[in-house]
Amino acid sequence: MSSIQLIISSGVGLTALWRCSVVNYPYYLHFPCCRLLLATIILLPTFVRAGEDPSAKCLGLKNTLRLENTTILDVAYITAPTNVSTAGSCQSSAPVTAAPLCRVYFVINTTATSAVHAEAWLPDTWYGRFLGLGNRGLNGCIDYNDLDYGTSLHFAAIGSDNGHDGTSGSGLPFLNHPEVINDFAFRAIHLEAVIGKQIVEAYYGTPATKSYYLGCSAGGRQGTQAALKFPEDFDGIVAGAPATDFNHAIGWAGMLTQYVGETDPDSNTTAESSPKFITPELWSVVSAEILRQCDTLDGVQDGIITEPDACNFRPEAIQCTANQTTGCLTLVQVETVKNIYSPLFGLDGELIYPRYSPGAEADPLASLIFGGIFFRLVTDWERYAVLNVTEHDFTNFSLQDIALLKEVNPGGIATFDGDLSAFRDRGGKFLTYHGQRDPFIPATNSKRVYDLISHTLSLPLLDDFYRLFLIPGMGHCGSGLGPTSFGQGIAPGTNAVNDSAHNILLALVDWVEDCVAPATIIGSDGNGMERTHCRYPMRSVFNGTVFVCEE
Ligand SMILES: *[C@@H]1O[C@H](CO)[C@@H](O)[C@H](O)[C@H]1NC(C)=O
Ligand SMILES: *[C@@H]1O[C@H](CO)[C@@H](O)[C@H](O)[C@H]1NC(C)=O
Ligand SMILES: *[C@@H]1O[C@H](CO)[C@@H](O)[C@H](O)[C@H]1NC(C)=O
Ligand SMILES: *[C@@H]1O[C@H](CO)[C@@H](O)[C@H](O)[C@H]1NC(C)=O
Ligand SMILES: *[C@@H]1O[C@H](CO)[C@@H](O)[C@H](O)[C@H]1NC(C)=O
Ligand SMILES: *[C@@H]1O[C@H](CO)[C@@H](O)[C@H](O)[C@H]1NC(C)=O
Ligand SMILES: *[C@@H]1O[C@H](CO)[C@@H](O)[C@H](O)[C@H]1NC(C)=O
Ligand SMILES: *[C@@H]1O[C@H](CO)[C@@H](O)[C@H](O)[C@H]1NC(C)=O
Ligand SMILES: [Ca+2]
Repeated sequence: MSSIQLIISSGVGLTALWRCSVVNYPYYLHFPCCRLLLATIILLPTFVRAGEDPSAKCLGLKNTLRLENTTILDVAYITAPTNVSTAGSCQSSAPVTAAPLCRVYFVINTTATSAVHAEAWLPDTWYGRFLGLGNRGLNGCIDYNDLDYGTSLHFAAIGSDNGHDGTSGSGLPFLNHPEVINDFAFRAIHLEAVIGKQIVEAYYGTPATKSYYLGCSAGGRQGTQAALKFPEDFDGIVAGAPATDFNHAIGWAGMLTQYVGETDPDSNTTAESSPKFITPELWSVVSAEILRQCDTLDGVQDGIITEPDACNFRPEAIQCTANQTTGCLTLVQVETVKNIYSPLFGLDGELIYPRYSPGAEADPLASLIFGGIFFRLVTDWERYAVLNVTEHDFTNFSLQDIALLKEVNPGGIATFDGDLSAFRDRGGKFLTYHGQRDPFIPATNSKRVYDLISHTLSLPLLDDFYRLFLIPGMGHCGSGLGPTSFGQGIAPGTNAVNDSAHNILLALVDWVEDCVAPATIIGSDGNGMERTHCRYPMRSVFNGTVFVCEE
């Protein structure tokens, strides 16, 4: 690293110090996020020490690493960008763009009846940062795309299979294996941090200066759980579209399927025969009507409903009449649609889950819930983790099922707790984002979590340690309509720009290390279009030219 860059870095540090003490005062006294100039200097790129052969050092790990309950299964030094074969059954190959790097595959025995398989990718050009990665759905898949993404930004990255292998029928390993559920619910990510940091230190000869986490969906929940349960594990967390209030999210998805007339995933009858069912053609009619009623609420007719919570969609507008009997909703179907776009209340009248986001039904993945087959995630979780059976008839899935899901709460997976004080008090920074067109988890649930934390900590705004960005048009974790890529991971969108204004992971780094919190995050669509995304509770408002954020 040249001395010129050192001076530039120090300058950034000075700016950060100034911002920290001026802008964030008076919280500065309580929650100093600046690590002063020291951090900036330490975070210059670190290489495997001069004079050492990184290849030999890497391969040596197979015999030299001694970690609690851990067996090193394979070690490889990758010299050039390439595609490598992968462990586990989820994907057959993975790109490696940040080569040269050292790849370590290992297994941690978490108990006598459970184990977590994981990989650490350790790039030669390392910026001193550790990155833990999350998972999706109920799966047991090492996220190789995110390993590649993290290392391409020069993190030492680690991803695990979350305690079991595979995507299809991914709930089955839970059956009568409470420790596998514990790995899934909280332990795998904790051990990623504990064991991963030890591997990093052993390889580079120095501990990581800062530790980060990146995940979406189930991975967003895992990141939230980490902040609640193991606040020391990560200095900064990016938790996208988190599946928080997990049992209720599962139960609500079951109810949505029930609304459209599904009886049972394994029965021979299909929902299509139910009078409640809405065909894909009819969904197009519903979507078009939702846009007709709500697209321009934000001032721009672009197919994007900036704030679905402001859309009071009335399906009666497309109810069949004596004159129109096709391409319209029957009375029963109007009820179906009204149920879907209404919040779900429980047996005692308590809110179970927010309503489906109007507009999200147009996402291709919405058919997993409305397509006529019970969402596998729902049935797998209830059968294998809650009821402990292989067979169950879901015909009369109801609020009673949801009450049971909540009561059993396998592995303490609920993740619906507003007390993030321990994470805040140790200086942790939390960034979360949610697509306003998410077909699985409504962004409204992330607002609800924000409000829960706000109430619990008696803080009107959480800006000092927790920021939620709402992404109009975005689906689940990525894609959707408009500029929805902002460095949230390679899989959802590859067009993230390498700077912290456009990249939520790099924005987190700035916040943790330089005390510069992201006021906005700019999304890109890969074709030159951008949009400034706002943090809750600010609103995204069209000013006649562009969308800006307003109180
Ligand atoms: C992990 O468990 C396996 C299977 O029970 C066992 O063979 C292995 O020795 C254990 N490894 C460690 C490091 O405890
Ligand atoms: C990896 O595989 C992808 C897909 O087959 C291909 O497009 C890419 O060029 C490969 N990369 C390298 C470095 O071989
Ligand atoms: C190692 O395994 C033992 C017994 O299962 C457990 O108590 C301990 O916490 C484990 N350590 C780690 C780092 O996982
Ligand atoms: C971003 O790109 C610049 C070169 O344009 C590079 O020096 C820097 O290391 C990159 N940042 C990251 C985090 O990869
Ligand atoms: C239905 O059609 C009849 C005959 O064409 C017409 O008189 C009536 O106004 C129509 N009703 C509506 C609600 O469009
Ligand atoms: C299923 O097993 C778990 C323990 O793994 C237990 O807590 C739960 O109550 C069981 N479910 C039922 C319906 O008995
Ligand atoms: C579902 O409810 C109906 C009506 O109450 C009842 O006839 C049927 O037996 C129930 N099915 C199951 C599997 O519980
Ligand atoms: C809208 O906001 C942009 C960006 O802040 C600004 O450049 C522009 O002047 C504003 N337009 C109006 C009409 O206020
Ligand atoms: Ca619009």
